[in-house]
Amino acid sequence: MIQEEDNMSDTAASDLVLHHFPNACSQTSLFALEEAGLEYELSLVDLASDEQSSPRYAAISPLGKVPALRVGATVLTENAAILTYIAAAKPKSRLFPAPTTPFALAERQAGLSFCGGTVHPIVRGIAAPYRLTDGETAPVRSRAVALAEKNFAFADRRLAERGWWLGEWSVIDVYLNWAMQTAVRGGFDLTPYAELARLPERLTERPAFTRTMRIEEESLAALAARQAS
Ligand SMILES: N[C@@H](CCC(=O)N[C@@H](CS)C(=O)NCC(=O)O)C(=O)O
Repeated sequence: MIQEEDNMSDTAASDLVLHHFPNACSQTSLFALEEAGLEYELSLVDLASDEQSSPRYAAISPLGKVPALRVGATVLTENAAILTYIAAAKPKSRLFPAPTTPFALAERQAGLSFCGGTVHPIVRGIAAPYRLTDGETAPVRSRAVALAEKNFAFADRRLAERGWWLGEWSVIDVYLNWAMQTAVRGGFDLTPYAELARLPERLTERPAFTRTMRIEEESLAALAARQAS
């Protein structure tokens, strides 16, 4: 049974450090921290300069990925785990609808798996196909676009039927938005997906989402300044 009180028994809130890169999937974990109102520090990992492959960062995240959330003396990786942790640490934040049944809990997990396990690799094939092949990138990208069309059509129908992924707002909608925006940055045509196209504007109704976008813009500016110096 999840408690209503904060449940930060693992650590003091001030011991949270999120390793992130603007516009990477760490955006979802950053949003969750903001929405939950937890105290945390941010640490930029410059993926554009391959900083994730440095020995310093390997000591934090052995696979060289963001997000990584330091929780006291330990580190959590994988958005699905980080979001689950934040929701459990701050139940009042309602990152997910209050779980009432085993099925509702499993549906939450299904949404996280859909975004992280199914859609994320597909949008990577669109935005960064060179990460997936030593050969020609065009066939990889074109296959990823075909898969994205199928998966985004499914997501669009679900939003049309239910309003939000789980029927009421949850952090899964923010995760889905990140995946969709990544595909769009990679040139994916969103015109046929009216519900997905509306998602960014709908999400701006949440102050934490607007704050997240601003924080990421500031991070981009900090990276540009770092590179210029
Ligand atoms: N399954 C992981 C995926 C993490 C991931 O692939 N992060 C990307 C950014 S979106 C990354 O760090 N890429 C750097 C690299 O692979 O070198 C999760 O959901 O957190």
